[in-house]
Amino acid sequence: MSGTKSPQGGISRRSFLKTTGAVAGAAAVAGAGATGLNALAETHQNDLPETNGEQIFRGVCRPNCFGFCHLNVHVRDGKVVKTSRAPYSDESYNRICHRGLSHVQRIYDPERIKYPMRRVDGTERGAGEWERVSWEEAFDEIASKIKEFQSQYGKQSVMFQNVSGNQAVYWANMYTRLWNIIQGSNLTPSVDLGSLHGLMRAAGATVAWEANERTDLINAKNIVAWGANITESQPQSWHFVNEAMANGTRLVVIDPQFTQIASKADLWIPIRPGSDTALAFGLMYIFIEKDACDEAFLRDCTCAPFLVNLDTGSFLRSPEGDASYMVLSQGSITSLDETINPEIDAECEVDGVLHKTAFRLLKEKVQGFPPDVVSRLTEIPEETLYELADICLDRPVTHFCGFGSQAYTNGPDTAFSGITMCALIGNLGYPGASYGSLAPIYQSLNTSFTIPTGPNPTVSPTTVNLPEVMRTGKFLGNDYTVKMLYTAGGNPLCCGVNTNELLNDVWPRLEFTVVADAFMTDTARYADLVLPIAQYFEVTDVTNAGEIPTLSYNEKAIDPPYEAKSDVDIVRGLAAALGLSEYFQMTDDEAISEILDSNASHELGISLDRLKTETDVRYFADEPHIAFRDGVFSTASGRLEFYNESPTPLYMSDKEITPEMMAAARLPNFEPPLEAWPDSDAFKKYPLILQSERPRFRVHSQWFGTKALRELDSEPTVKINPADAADRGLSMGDYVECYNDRGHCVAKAVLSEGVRPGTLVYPKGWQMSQFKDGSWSELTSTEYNAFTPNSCFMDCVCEVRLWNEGAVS
Ligand SMILES: Nc1nc2c(c(=O)[nH]1)N[C@H]1C(S)=C(S)[C@@H](COP(=O)(O)OP(=O)(O)OC[C@H]3O[C@@H](n4cnc5c(=O)[nH]c(N)nc54)[C@H](O)[C@@H]3O)O[C@H]1N2
Ligand SMILES: Nc1nc2c(c(=O)[nH]1)N[C@H]1C(S)=C(S)[C@@H](COP(=O)(O)OP(=O)(O)OC[C@H]3O[C@@H](n4cnc5c(=O)[nH]c(N)nc54)[C@H](O)[C@@H]3O)O[C@H]1N2
Ligand code: SF4
Ligand SMILES: [Mo]
Repeated sequence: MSGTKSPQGGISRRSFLKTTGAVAGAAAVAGAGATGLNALAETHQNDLPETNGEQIFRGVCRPNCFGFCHLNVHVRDGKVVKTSRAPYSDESYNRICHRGLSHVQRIYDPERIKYPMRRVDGTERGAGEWERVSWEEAFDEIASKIKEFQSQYGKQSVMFQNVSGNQAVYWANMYTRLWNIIQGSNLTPSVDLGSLHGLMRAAGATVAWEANERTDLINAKNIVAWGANITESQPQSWHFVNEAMANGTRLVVIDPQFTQIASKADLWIPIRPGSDTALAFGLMYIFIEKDACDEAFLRDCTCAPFLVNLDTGSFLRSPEGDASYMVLSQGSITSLDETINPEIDAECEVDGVLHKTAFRLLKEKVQGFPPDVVSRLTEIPEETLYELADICLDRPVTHFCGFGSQAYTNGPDTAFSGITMCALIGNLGYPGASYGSLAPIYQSLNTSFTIPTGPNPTVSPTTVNLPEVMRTGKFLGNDYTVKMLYTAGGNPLCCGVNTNELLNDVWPRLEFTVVADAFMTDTARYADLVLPIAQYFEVTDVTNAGEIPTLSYNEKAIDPPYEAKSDVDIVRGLAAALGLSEYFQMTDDEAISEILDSNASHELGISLDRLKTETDVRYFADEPHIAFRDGVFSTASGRLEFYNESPTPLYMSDKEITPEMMAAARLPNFEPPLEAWPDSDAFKKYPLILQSERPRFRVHSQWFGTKALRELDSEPTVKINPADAADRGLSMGDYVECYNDRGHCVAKAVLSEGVRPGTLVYPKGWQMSQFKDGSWSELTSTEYNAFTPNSCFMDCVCEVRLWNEGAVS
């Protein structure tokens, strides 16, 4: 087996300890020295004399847990002493969690990076030997590398990467502005794209990841949670689910694991990993069998009546050249605009070519999924399929889709088939009736802010495609060399996939890596230059994402400690070193105002002044927001298109799309996942499916060093079904090694009946340095769906054995 050695010649844990020692320096800050909960209690005792004059600033917690809780940031003598819950305009969104409560320890964490640092010349990346440099040296070095690489290898050779560390508009748009001016590449993060693209394919998108607002959950008769561990991953939503349940709403959870939310459900349906699309097809089969389809919705709000040319796969269009869709009405072919009563289940010949309505094509495909077949694919008993179908028909139903089922190579089809299933019975577009993964992002910003010198012609790959680009030096058939990677707001060596591939194939080909972060993350450890950044409450910014459809103002509460700088000041410094200061003369307020300055914002009355006074402003006009209200969709036809004439990749990648793949993708399509399926070659060798769960005590890798949280959750664990453990002679508390061909990871075994036999579950987001050996992201793969280059975190197999410390394999 490979992957048991650290890449790049083995970096020992000890060498990391040396690193953090160097980083920590001589910190004497709030909470330092005390341990965990004691420390948190101390910082929350509020026992500093009131005479110090406490000031309270409005902060927004924004690590992309989708919560975006408003927090009071209590400041005394220029130091944050406490964070507490603050009110939203809509008080039902007032919330805080243990992470929000422990910010003080995060701000004054002794491990916080204090000044810019360069890897000592001649030492290996990751060896932990750093020298302090001044900001001027850092800016000059980055600027000279940018110039050198771009003149030698092309504009794309300097790449920027932001993942989801801080969901706010100002800092992110400032980096994008700089990178567009220099025409560098900007890596697209391959996360959460399966649900996004699956929904977009059918429903279009005005706002990414759209669904009915959470305050509408109360209107649902039934909530069906698909691959969503809401209690852990969405504290904002759980509260609304709970209220709905108290009001009589039934909760169904579809999840392979008996999760925390499954334990609260009225019905838990354990499903075989990677088979949700088959389940959606099975439900559609039963709806058709029961004659329960909503024909009016299909006829008026979907592409069901459109005639499809079976030779070309295209919709039949009006010969008038006005591109209107042709349908059958009372036996004759007519333009959709000229009839109110088109047939939805029909076929005819046009110029000798057979045409069928899109609905008939869907119906024919659904016939391949009778309950016995679906039961075999999903491992859900036939009676349960019928029970679930009845629940889905007991409308309105909110299908609360998480990100679990989309994280397989076949993941995008779960959302494409799921929303199609809802369209079949008209369960969309009204209170309580919804299907989606809600994490909307307000995108109607002023894009011209990011392109002051015109559009950036450089095309960029996605994360999962990057290793191939680096190995071949080509992207989309063209020469493509990347020499520098600048990461801000991401920790790809911890939260990415197949990190050994990254460290063996990507990092060695990068001549220069810069990481702007507050902590020595895995990615920072492997950098050549580390820049200390200011955290949330040390900057002014505006957030635009999350479950709450508002933009929120984040007031700066304190100056960045040590030599930390805000990202926007880093951008200004870099711009100066590059001779581009003329584009960065504006003040914070001027820049934020310009970013917000769009027609949509004007219509909604969104402005910086209003944000400053009201702290948050809604960006949906309706309240609660109903997605696809009245069956209106933002597709080309304005209808839900469960049939796509020419399926288009979300992002271009180097994966080939054959005509057969195109044909199959026109309608929702079930194919087993690449690895996590009994027939796969990988499965024959590694029979356990490795799944992640959202860590209650971190958001991804953030808060990894926060003492109070580490006291509650001190080391990496992996949950194993007792039967699987017994087969392998493993006991509770053993250190076990999970491994596959890509890598390995050592964690403490937790035996649990709640884990589906044949699977292992690990809370994600520990840094490499926190494992006894390996890390979870060594085991996952960069395989992806050709249409949707998403990371397939759940589509991963492995084996587990007792860890033999010291053994070299
Ligand atoms: N505390 C905390 N909260 C977070 C985060 C965090 O790191 N920590 N991360 C945030 C982010 S960025 C995201 S994207 C969200 C995601 O949060 P969720 O939407 O909850 O997604 P996951 O936790 O990835 O997976 C949810 C569930 O899917 C199940 N699952 C796995 N495979 C399948 C399958 O094939 N079918 C079905 N039906 N279920 C399956 C898993 O067992 C898991 O319980 O959480 C956000 N919230
Ligand atoms: N195994 C497995 N892995 C997964 C997933 C999974 O389900 N399973 N889920 C994936 C998903 S859905 C997501 S969204 C990704 C998230 O992946 P990442 O975004 O890479 O995860 P984070 O750990 O949040 O890393 C963000 C980093 O940004 C830094 N940061 C925070 N604020 C700022 C700032 O203002 N400026 C700068 N410069 N840096 C800042 C933080 O300190 C942190 O180190 O993880 C993915 N990884
Ligand atoms: S981590 Fe998420 S849920 Fe917790 S306080 Fe911050 S935004 Fe709210
Ligand atoms: Mo995510």
